[in-house]
Amino acid sequence: MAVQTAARHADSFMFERQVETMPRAALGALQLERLRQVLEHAYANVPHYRSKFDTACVKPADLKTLADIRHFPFTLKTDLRDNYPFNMFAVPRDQVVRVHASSGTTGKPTVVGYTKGDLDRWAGLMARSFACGGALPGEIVHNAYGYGLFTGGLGAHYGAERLGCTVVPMSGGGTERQVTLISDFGANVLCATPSYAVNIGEVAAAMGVDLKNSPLRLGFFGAEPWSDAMRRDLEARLGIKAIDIYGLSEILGPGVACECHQEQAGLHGWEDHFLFEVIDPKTLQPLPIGESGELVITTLTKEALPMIRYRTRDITRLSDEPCSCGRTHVRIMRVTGRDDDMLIIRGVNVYPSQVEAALVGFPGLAPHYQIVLTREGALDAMTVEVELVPDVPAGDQDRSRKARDVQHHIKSLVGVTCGIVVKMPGEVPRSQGKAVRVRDLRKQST
Ligand code: DLL
Repeated sequence: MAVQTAARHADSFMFERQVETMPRAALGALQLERLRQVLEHAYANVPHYRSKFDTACVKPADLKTLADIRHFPFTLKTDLRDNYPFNMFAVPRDQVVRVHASSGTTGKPTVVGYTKGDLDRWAGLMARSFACGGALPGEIVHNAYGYGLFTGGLGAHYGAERLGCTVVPMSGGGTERQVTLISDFGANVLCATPSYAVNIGEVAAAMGVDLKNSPLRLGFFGAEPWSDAMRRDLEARLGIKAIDIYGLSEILGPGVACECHQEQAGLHGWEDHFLFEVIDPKTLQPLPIGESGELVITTLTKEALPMIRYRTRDITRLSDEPCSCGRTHVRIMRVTGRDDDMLIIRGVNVYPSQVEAALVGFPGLAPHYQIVLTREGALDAMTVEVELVPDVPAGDQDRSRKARDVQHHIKSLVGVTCGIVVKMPGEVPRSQGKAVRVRDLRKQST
């Protein structure tokens, strides 16, 4: 009953209306005040920042306007690795009440830390993000983001609790059990990576569970790039509205930016806590609003781990077009991928998410794929492994025809010629968290 009453007010519900709809000038003044404080805090308490600022001959007091941020040095992932594990912390270790870390598959893990105040603000920002995407107090949130060192599980968990939801703390894996509990508990909101959400939907169908006609109505999907084609697939498959949510552990975790349910077009970046810039990754110069480049973020309120001009490697653009939801915070347009995910195939730049956009929704194909990279002489070659949906003709001729059709389609949409391998239903590996989209065999090829 409470949920139904709240649903009538869904369009007007905001978690922190005053700050979410703040006039731009007031928001800028707040950012400037907080930016000064965070620069002072970083310079005074983190030897790494002190020496970087000194080398660049800048002092926190040199910041007179927000645009002066361009004179301050960037922070890179390698800076966190070089200061492993705790040397980037700006508060004594005993004030750090929690750490998270990256998996560290490509070197030392990146360790991030939070004070009590940081955790409080994070839960608030996640609650704001959930409300922005249309979740309501009193709803049941099924959380299939991984719990542990990854920020997804605990980040979503405390945010949903803060909003006043009932949280089901599932973590990833055990997909049949996930389906059973979504259905038995009558979950309203699903949190998962988009690739894992597809997996859940597929397993539900195989179990004969119709989630489309269940109370499930909303999904918060992020932690990996995904396309609008995937959004359409998930919305149809699960009978939900699919909301894009963005974040990264170095800055906070999930809850840095989130789409509003009214427009689902660009993610409101929470500017009272973060300063967003987009730079040209080659010249490192800031780009005007609207131009595409690398997202750079400065935290404005983090105590344990202030990040000054953190280069995310994520490629996007900002939009300051007014939004019908009434929020004034800038929109971060869908992140197409990281600059280090970009493939160069015979001179053409390709992001895996562009291949995804071409494949998902293609007749007869399931939304599962992997890109295999090999070396042919001096050139990189790309083969895309795609999968047939069940119950379509799958003889040799059918598969070669499908391969030719998909190849043409990718060529016309993405501009590259690639090999296609058509696999049988279930043959492309399924995701339980962040999907592995690229298998790089170039070092093994001759
Ligand atoms: O993935 C935090 C998160 C958890 C975000 C749950 C959303 C939901 P990391 O493991 O540090 O943190 O990975 C961060 O993932 O730099 C992007 O490259 C990518 N990413 C995150 N959200 C999106 C998104 C979490 N909505 C890295 N679209 C980021 C595209 C995303 N890429």
